[in-house]
Amino acid sequence: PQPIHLSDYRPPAYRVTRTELTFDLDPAATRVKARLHLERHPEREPGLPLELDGEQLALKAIAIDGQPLDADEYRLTANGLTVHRVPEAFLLDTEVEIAPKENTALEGLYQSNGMYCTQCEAEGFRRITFYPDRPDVMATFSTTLIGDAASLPVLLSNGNPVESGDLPGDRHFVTWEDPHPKPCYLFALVAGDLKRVEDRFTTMSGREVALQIWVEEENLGKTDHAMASLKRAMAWDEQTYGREYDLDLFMIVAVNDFNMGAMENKGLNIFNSAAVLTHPHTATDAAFQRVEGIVAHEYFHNWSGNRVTCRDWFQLSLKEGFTVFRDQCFSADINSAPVKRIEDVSFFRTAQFAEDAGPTAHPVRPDHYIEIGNFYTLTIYEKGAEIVRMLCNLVGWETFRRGSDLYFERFDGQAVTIEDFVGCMGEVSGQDLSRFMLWYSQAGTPEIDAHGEYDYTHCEYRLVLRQRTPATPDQVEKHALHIPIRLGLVGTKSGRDLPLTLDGEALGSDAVIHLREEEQEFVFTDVAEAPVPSLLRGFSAPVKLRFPYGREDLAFLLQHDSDGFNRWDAGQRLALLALDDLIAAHRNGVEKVMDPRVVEAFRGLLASDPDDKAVLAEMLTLPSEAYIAEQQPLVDVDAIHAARDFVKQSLAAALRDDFLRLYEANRADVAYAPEPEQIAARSLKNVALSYLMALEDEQAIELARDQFTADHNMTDVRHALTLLVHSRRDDIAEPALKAFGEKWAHDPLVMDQWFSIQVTRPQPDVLERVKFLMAHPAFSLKNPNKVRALIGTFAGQNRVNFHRLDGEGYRLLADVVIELNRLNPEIAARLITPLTRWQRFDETRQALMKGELERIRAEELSPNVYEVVEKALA
Ligand code: HT7
Ligand code: ZN
Repeated sequence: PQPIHLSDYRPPAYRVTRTELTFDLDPAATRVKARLHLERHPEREPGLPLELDGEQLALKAIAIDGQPLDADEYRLTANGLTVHRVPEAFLLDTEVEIAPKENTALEGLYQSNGMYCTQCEAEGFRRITFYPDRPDVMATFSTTLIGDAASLPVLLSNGNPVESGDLPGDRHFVTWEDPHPKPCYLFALVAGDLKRVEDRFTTMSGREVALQIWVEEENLGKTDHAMASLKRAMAWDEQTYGREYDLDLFMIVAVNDFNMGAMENKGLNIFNSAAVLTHPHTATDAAFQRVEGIVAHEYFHNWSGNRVTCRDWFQLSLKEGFTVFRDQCFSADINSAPVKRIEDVSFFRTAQFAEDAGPTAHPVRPDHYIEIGNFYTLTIYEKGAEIVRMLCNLVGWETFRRGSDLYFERFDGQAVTIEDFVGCMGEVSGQDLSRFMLWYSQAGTPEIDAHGEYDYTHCEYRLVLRQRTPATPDQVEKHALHIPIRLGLVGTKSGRDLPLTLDGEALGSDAVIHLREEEQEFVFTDVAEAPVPSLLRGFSAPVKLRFPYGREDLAFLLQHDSDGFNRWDAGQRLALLALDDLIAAHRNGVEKVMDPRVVEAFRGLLASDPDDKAVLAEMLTLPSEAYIAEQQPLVDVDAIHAARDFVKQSLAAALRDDFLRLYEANRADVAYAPEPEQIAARSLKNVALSYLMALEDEQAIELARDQFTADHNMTDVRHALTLLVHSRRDDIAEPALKAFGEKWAHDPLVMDQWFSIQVTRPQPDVLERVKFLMAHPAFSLKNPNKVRALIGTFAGQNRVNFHRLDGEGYRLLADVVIELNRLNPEIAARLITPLTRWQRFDETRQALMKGELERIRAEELSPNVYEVVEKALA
């Protein structure tokens, strides 16, 4: 496969102004008739051939302006159709046959539990009909669906239903009309035996919108939270961005087989059932919050993505980065804002930093790709969102909002670029953002080395910052970025933020300084007492910042920093220093000794009266093994696991009574609601239980067992079951696991959790269990949720067992990738990620991981897997 380059972009030779589709649905032989209204693009020369994308389509008929074409008038290849000569403006009619039931890749038209659905982003539409499958071709669509009336009573597509009726042979039809021009990646259809839950929303201009969530009958009781979230998101987008919904109908459909979380098809969002269905007894608090965020994200795309879309797929972050930023702000507004930021940054620093440091590192706007499906990455989504956040902070919210208004107004109905978005921000703010654009083109995580000195004589604090971005595979040379650093100076005597004066300008006590050069010195004057700097507050830029903090400094910030995020981060840094020592001790076979400063810091936290329990729960949570690994030059999974376990046990032993008190104090027996205060109390209670269970004494086991059997809600049940299954008490864990599996055998989403709980067990027999569970009747390689729950969770989260020294973990993953390469290349390519990180491990493991990558490479590969494996082995 050949790479596609951004620099080769040209407008299409012909554009489609209107698309009329008719689907005659059949599992093995669906007929798709397409009538395309085409005209030459004004910017392209006359006489060019018409090139249409098309894959796995059996062409049955083709005509231009009603005249069937002879075989020598067009050429068919595995990737498309070329018509050699066409008029300036014309109608193209094609008819193709496709087989949805054979479609295991879940791109294009496929079947899930007997129901038909589509996934067209990024390039699935070309598996439905011949079409210029690119986002800068925007047309109005009319779609007629014909299906068996008994088995497919519901026939849905984009826009509004305009006609329906019965047809001979017990079939029926519905015609849908979508008045908003859209690229074909936003096309969708759904057909099946579905039931709906309905609600209404009145928009800010007083229009009534019908809201429908379509599910299989047994899931009718699991849509309340998604519907409430949708209404909240619609109101939030009106209040915050002035954006109103633009059709009379907004539909969400839940499907079981789906490659990602959800898809923002115009007026007809299709959701992975895991991203929409919730019930207190089947979904955890985290799942409730995830659903809320994803429902909002897809809804927000109606403007940031659908009304204004991407010119080409290199601009993917234009819609994804902006929409993630919007959904992050939405979730922060309705839940605990500091906790949302802590969760997002924790995840970002663990997973996106690792991506940026690995062989698949790429800029937020890549300049080439082989398979766009491989670029739905943390870099495009999350780093893209961090860039938008920096922009917002640089120009200020009011100006950012004016820039966003200008963007939506100016580019409504168009397919545009990242320059267009940033250009609007530059225009409204008057700032020159040309240098800022480097964030989009330069891959890799900038590293900042900072040091500071207090001059007692002149009452000055001198802060020196030096930035460097390490080379990434395709980009050796890096340039200095514009990095906004929010900071404060916390007085060591007063414990307060000191007033900041820089170059004679009073900046208040919390300010942003701008690092633009490789090295810059900032001299703060009139600093009345020696400070400890609190740097990169709120994670004001997606960088790694090193400062030679002593442990006392960190304990001080943990207590006094006015920025909640940095208070949490100080605790993380303090724990990391202690963990570093313990990792070294483990490797050297030396006795491990717990740092008393960490114990005292935790004691202080436990004695505090928190204004935000959710923040306290985060502060009491140790850095994850994955994040600890990120900090190590060479990852020693066993030492990291042992060190972290030791810290947990030491804290539990030293502070057992405090944890017990915390557990009891947050045990309120109220009716479950996914509300912030309740969620916070449950988090705190469950963090306490985790520490208590680190001791595995009778009392802790009893508490976990009681919590499990009380069966109050899935958050508590799952947490207790996980602790039991991860303990050495198989006598209690196994019956609990069995009871849980039997009780929920009918519910695929709970069975996903049942799989994940087992495969994260630290015990060495877990790999055999993974293999055993792959043969379980509830498991299927064809269902992405199952693959993620069992294989993805094992390889991504069970670090000690996946990295077994006999290489069996790697072998298992490679076997699955090889099989999935045939069935579902998109999922196969994603699953390889842990193997691509081989450089981070010791020589033995490196050799084993590379060996498995080579074994995969020897297969006949899909472009998706090929691209990832080639990069990993380059
Ligand atoms: N925009 C959607 C992306 C998506 C997707 C991409 C590739 C393959 C399958 C997919 N399903 C959904 C989802 C979003 O970001 O909102
Ligand atoms: Zn998105």
